[in-house]
Amino acid sequence: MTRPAHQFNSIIVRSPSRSVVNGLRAADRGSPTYEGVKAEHDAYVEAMRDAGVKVTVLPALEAFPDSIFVEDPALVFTEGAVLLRPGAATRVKEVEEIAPTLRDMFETVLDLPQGYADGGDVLTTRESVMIGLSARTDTAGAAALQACLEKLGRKSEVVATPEGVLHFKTDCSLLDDETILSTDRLARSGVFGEFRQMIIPEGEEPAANALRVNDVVLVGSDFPRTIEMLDKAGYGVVPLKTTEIGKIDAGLSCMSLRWFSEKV
Ligand code: CIR
Repeated sequence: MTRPAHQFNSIIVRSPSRSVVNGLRAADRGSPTYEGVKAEHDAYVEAMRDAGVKVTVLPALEAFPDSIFVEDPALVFTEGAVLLRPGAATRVKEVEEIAPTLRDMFETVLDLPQGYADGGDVLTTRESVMIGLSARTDTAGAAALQACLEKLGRKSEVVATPEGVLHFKTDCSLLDDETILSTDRLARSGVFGEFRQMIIPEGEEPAANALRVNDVVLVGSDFPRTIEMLDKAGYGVVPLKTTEIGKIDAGLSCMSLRWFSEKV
């Protein structure tokens, strides 16, 4: 495959519901406000359009507080989509909600037959798809996902997520085909092998969930040292507010499904 893994022309997002204030979180740092999440989401959609992608906006789902985080119930690639089985009980049925859209947009849509896997645990690089085991993604789900990925012609590997970290991608993101942005705790586990690694400055760990889209890197605006590091390294940084979604353990990758469609 010659296309860079960060080249996208299509994304799907879902508007936040008012129930987003009840989103899942590991530790209570206060609830986000609906208005605050909505403003962060609106700015994200605008930044995505500026980055050159076509945005499909799905309607809010009041019954599912975390459904704004469309990255978790599915995976999408140029070659097809995979409907996952989220590891949090309150999120399982988000899959049925997104399935019709994916069936409309993709010729090939596979179902994860067993186990549990969240899209937040999946990092797609040019060479392979990394699947992090976590409290949301178990070994059965990871193995089933590897079989689905093989059907789509994608190589994959199963790796570990640091203890206590929600998702694999909570702690890392792809900056380009050779470079990963990672927390020190994840990088130290050695999972990134030959990649050039840029380590998040101590105290800014949530900044690791950044998002490279075409020529820009979206980064949480609460993390000035990470922004400076990426800027000095020559990346085109677009800071975006993530303060409210951060209260429910989310970052920038969580709010979209991204792929390069040959039909656009
Ligand atoms: C959850 O716990 O499922 C949500 N509150 C946050 C999901 C974040 N998603 C992601 O990292 N892909």
